[in-house]
Amino acid sequence: LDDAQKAERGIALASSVVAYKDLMMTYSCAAKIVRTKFEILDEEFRMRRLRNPIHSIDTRLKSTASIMDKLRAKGLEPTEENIIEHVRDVAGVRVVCSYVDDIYMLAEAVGRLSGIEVLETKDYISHPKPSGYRSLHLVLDVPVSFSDYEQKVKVEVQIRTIAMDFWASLEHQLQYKRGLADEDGLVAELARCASDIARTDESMMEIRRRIEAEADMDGLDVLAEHVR
Ligand code: 0O2
Repeated sequence: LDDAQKAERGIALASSVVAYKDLMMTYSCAAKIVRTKFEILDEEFRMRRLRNPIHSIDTRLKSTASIMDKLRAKGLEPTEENIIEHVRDVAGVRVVCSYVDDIYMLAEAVGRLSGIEVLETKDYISHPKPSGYRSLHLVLDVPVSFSDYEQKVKVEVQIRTIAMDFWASLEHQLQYKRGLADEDGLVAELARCASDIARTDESMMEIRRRIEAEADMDGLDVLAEHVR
């Protein structure tokens, strides 16, 4: 390469680095917006029902290596267009809830918010993965406003209970990315743990509902006393 060609390549590389950083900044802003939307829903629910449906929220940007792996697995070139079109989880928001019914309530509520469009829903709670993985995944299209333009950005939201999150975090370290052969029955054992956890989640929700129903009855008694 002569000097002029080297300079030309250098400029092309530098401008693609700037464009990539700009794209990641956009994803980071979109994740922040989605986080805030869920925080507001949590606040509203706490006021109206005296209970927080959300235990915690985490946001993350997919690493460059992971983005490249995903594009390679799909047989796609590492271009900005392909990232935007084919990698739907560059911006990720994980919402950890107390109870299973909170998950569906929040998914419905976020889908009703103006400006937000739900592009895709994957229900791994009613249809768990063979691994035992449970979670509700949404891909949202979110408008992000900057000083001189607005852009729609995709954000993947994973909504799960504390119990589902506990299992997924440990299974992620132990097995998910390793893809162990099930020689010792460990993969089956992990799936069994996931089923146990799902049963416990159901029981906890049922207990909460019964306590709430009793509290409602007490409230009605107090009201009836007042009216008398
Ligand atoms: P990481 O390291 O968590 O980021 P698509 O995104 O539609 O092209 P994909 O990737 O199969 O296809 O999407 P899917 O099935 O909705 O799952 C994506 C994410 O769900 C994964 O992200 C994990 O975070 C989580 N997940 C899915 N299956 C399992 C599982 O069996 N165990 C655990 N622990 N997590 C799971 P990444 O990018 O694969 O990994």
